[in-house]
Amino acid sequence: MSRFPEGFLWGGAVAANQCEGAYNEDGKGFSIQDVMPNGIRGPRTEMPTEDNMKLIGIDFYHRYKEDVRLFAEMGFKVFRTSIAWSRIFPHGDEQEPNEKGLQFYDDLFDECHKYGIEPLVTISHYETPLYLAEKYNGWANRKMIDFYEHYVRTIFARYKGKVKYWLTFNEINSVLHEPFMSGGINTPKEELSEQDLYQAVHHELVASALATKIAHEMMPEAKVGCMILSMPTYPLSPDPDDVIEVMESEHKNYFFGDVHVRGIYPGYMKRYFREHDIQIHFEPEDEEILKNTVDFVSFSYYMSVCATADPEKQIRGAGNLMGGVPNPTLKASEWGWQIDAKGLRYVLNMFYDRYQKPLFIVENGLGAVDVLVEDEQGNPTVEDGYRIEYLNDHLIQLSEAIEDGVEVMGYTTWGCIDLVSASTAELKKRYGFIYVDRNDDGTGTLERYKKKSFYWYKKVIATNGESLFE
Ligand code: BGP
Repeated sequence: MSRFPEGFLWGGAVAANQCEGAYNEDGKGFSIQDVMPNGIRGPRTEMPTEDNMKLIGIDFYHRYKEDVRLFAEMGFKVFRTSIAWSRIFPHGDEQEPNEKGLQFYDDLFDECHKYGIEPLVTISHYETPLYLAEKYNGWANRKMIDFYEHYVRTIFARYKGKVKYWLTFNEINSVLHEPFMSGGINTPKEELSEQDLYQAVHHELVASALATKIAHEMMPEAKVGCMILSMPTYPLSPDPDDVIEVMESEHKNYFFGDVHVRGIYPGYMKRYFREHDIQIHFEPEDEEILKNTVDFVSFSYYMSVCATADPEKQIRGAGNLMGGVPNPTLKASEWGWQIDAKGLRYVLNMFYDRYQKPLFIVENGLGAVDVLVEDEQGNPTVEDGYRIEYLNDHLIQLSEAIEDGVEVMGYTTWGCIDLVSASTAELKKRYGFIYVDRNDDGTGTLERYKKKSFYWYKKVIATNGESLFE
């Protein structure tokens, strides 16, 4: 008997803004990413500039057929991508959608179905239309709920029957850390109070619940999930103060899952708001809307961190948008993200103990510098044993969690084809099974080459995970 359930959804994940390119084609408006040539590491620009790798991305917009064929060759059962909101509504507040934008995703989803690949679609993945950021201040403004509602009604009506799995917001908890990238909030981070941020969070939570309600009404077969940036936190020492520190820091992330799954604000958060003089403004209908809870919980997992109450030890290590105190027992990737395969088993158990909802790992992977070499036949390839080892270790821990009784729907590796990094806007931080010939100086043919991990993953899927244990 296989360790992974029958019908387990193996696949890979990307986001529109990190791979499509074609930033101004076929009526697309600018998204916030089009003015972020440095990711979150440096200043944004007034207008899109040529040094912004995302304007061309990996040209997925024009090459998706070749890419989906390669995903099919690996045996993908699911492909996670996002819809670029600014392709559908270039400014975000229009009434009429852009037909060419809608058509692109129709074609993409048809292409997936041609090979029996189920699309898993993120409705908003760090690509708020720039106009909504500049004119309305993004999710800081309650009006965003109306624009988002109109957008989701439009895409649900259009892709009903083609898309069964939906995610409302990518890494919804990241808005507290990266308000512009995650929430399209134009006000500089330093000028935002916690009051502003948690009010924006409230708007997103209401919008997410509303989208879930509408999806269930319009598409009875649809399954809607929330998507959380998971970063399990361990106490740096056994000191009870460190353990309480961990609990409080975890609460700030669990808050998002708790509202999505339970439909109410948890007591610990109400206490936090009280003690920090934060008053969340609820419209009369909000409480009812929040009761539209999700069908499953999805999350990204790259790393874990530590926390401590000791003011002398508050070192902040590198990490996926939030980071924490480095764990002295773990090694790190080239970008300083600490590698912790067992943390995946741990976080799966934590989520399942808490929610008893099916879980979906929708991002996991290793960003690394790859070197193109020639294989025995003289074809370009990458000997990415380090990536295979990372993924293999994580998948074994995933199987342990399944053994623990955790219900897992599927697993999509992040950046199944090389793409532009969200945090650093680099292409040299590669995650893919497929190498894309494009470099940060803008050179490269955009040709695709299969890495060693391509064949490894193909076998994993073909054996429903059994080859992991060879
Ligand atoms: C997550 C985002 C992705 C993705 C990934 C890897 O935070 O949801 O969009 O990019 O992290 O991060 P990076 O691209 O910064 O390496």
